[in-house]
Amino acid sequence: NAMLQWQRTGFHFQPEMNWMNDPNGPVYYRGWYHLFYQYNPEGAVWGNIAWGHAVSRDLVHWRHLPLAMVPDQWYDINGVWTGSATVFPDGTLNMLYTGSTNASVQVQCLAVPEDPNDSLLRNWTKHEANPVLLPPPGIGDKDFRDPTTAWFDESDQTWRTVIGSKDNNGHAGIAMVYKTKDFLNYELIPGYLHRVDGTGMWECIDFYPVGGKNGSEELYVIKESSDDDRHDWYTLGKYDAAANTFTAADPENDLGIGLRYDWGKFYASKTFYDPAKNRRVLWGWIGETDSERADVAKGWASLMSIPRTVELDEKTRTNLIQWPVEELETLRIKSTDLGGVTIDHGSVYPLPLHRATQLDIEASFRIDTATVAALNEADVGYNCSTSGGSANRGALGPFGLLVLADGKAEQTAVYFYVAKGLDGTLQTHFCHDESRSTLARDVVKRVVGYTVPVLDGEAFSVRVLVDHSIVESFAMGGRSTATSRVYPTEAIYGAAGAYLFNNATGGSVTVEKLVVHEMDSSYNQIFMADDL
Ligand code: DQQ
Repeated sequence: NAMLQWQRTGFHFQPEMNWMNDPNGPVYYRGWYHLFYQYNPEGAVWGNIAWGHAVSRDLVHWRHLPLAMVPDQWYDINGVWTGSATVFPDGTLNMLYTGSTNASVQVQCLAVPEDPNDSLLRNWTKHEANPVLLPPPGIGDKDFRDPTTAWFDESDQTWRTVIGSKDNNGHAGIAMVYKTKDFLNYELIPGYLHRVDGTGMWECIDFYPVGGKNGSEELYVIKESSDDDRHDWYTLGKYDAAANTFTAADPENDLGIGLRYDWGKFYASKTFYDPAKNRRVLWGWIGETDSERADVAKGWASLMSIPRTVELDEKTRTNLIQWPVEELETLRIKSTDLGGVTIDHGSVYPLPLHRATQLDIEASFRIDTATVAALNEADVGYNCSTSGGSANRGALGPFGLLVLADGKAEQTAVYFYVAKGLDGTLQTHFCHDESRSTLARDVVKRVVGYTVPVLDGEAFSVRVLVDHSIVESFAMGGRSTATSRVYPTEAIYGAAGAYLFNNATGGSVTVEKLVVHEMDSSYNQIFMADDL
């Protein structure tokens, strides 16, 4: 359907057509970044799940390769589901993935590259010993999936991998750890690495260390994708390898409670360690929020997030920092500096841009201190999702940007709202308001977001990536992120614009920094042998 093709993105990863979901086995191998992903070769809805495959030199320009694995064995005939790569000290690697069997039992399977000398890792051999791991006693046949990247435990010279499940007793999400020497024989370590009552099935667990630089103490991140609420929750804490336990540093922020990778549409994410740049990179599946009918009409569904570096926020040590990989900046083609303006309360200011469907916006704002000082009344109970979005005026917000906006009917608001607590302290909320993002009716439109830490002296800063049908924002240097899929019908092509706005009733907002970069397309390509 050509009419819907404007929704395709310019610099986000997506297959040529059909359905995509979770990122699988991301890894750097012999000069190439590999991205595998859940894929339906036959249509724009979930089903027939195989592993799609693409490679890149820079995490920005991708080449699509033939399917890496398809459901062709009794143990994965109902789907080659999510899995992870493990790289060994000698540079070789394997994949451990979940197969859904002919009886829809979830089992773990091993696959290895057919030719380790093929840096493109085009062909995969499913091990003859598959399935290598079955659901243990007490675990449901359909509640045992998504093994993590394994790590080596020096104490007993074994590899460890985590598999997510649920315990019906308490409706608890659980993380089970297995040890193995050869990836063929596994031993369940008694007890759980982690468990939280009431959180349901944990899909796509991720587990990795952060921090530990310049003498700071290392912490561990555990992330689960909650099948109940379809969000990626994480928490920071301590890992005791000998006891096989993870303990959240702040129980108030344990899984499913306080910290999410992203407050919008973002699920089933996975990180990998990038040895080429000594960083950890995160990929997330960005689903659609329009109807299945619309997806079938356009012939494709879902995107991958921009790959994001993940690290511990050393300033707070209570949250992660996510940021688009630096390579994305190579797509900036035209940069306009619009900083220094002041936006009066109750005003909207159009940005003089040539083209506004592919943007990378860097902005920071300050509220004048007199306004803050003059504010006597407390403003408690603000909540992005339920407080009326960008239309609801408070003393110190909302203010920020309107993108994919036509100045009339359609806009997506990216904004801060600062609320004064009963004790006089300020609390900052960072939100996306999708409620006016499209005139189309069969679309889920929400206001998403949450509070974000703002330390003394810091400006309110945000980086916004706009790419046709996605708005992906990183607030306060990446302490909080929000991703929205939006489907404007009018604010498309040349009719799409961007605006600054300040809908507060209080004082003015100074735009300390505003640099808008128009973004080139990354032109995902079909791989040709002579590109090698
Ligand atoms: N997607 C896969 C499962 C995983 C789920 C199936 C998460 O392995 O639990 O497509 O989106």
